[in-house]
Amino acid sequence: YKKTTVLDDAAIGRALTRIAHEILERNKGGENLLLAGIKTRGTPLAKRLQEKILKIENIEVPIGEIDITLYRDDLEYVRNDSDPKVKAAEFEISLEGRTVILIDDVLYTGRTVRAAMDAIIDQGRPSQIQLAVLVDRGHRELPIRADYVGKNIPTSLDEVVVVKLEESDQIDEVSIFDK
Ligand code: 3GP
Ligand code: 5GP
Ligand code: MG
Repeated sequence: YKKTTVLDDAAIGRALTRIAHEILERNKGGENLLLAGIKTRGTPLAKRLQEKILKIENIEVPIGEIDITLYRDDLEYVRNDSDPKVKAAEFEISLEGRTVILIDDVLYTGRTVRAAMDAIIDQGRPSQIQLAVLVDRGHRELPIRADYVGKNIPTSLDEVVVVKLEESDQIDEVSIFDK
C-alpha cells in the first residue's frame, strides 16, 4: 500500500532542470554529450533532459536507448541470482570520444548500470560515462554511484519506489509503497 508521495510533478520538473544545469556545468556545455536512457522510464527522462538542455544552451544533444532485461517487470520483484542482461543498445551516433550520460529512474543495487556500461563499452570507447538518476534508493551491491541525483530516498528492503511519468502513466509522481 502507498505510504507517501515523495516527489510531485513540480518537484520532478525542478529536479530535472537542476540536473540539466549540473550536466552542462560539469561538462562545460553540451557539445560532446550523448544521453542514454535505460528502458523503460529512463527513456522519457533522457528526452526531457534533452529538451531542457535545448532550452538552456540551444544545443540538441543526441539521445540513445539501452534495453536491459530485468528480473520481472512487476512490483513483486523477487530477487534471483541472475544479473540483468542487455537486450539492445541503440545509438544514432558513434560513442568514440563522447561523454555518455546514462539515465535511469531508480538506482538500487547498481547491477543494471553495470550491465549498461558493458553495452556502451562494447560499442566504442567513450571518453567518460556519467550517471544521472531521478531517485537513489540506496542498497548498492556494486561500487557504483550516480553523478546526478534527483532525490536520495533512503528505503528499507521491504519498500518499493514507484515512479510514474506522464509519457507512460499519465501523471508525474514518485511515491513509496510497502511491498
Ligand atoms: P521502469 O524502469 O520502467 O521504471 O524493473 C522493471 C520495472 O519494475 C521498472 O520499470 C521499475 O519501475 C519497476 N520496479 C518497481 N519496483 C522495483 C524494484 O524494487 N526492483 C526492480 N528491479 N524494479 C522495480
Ligand atoms: P538495480 O539494477 O540498481 O538494482 O535496479 C535498477 C533498475 O531497477 C532501474 O532501472 C529501476 O527501474 C529498477 N528498480 C529497482 N528498484 C526500484 C524501485 O524501488 N522502484 C522502481 N520504480 N524501480 C526500481
Ligand atoms: Mg528503470
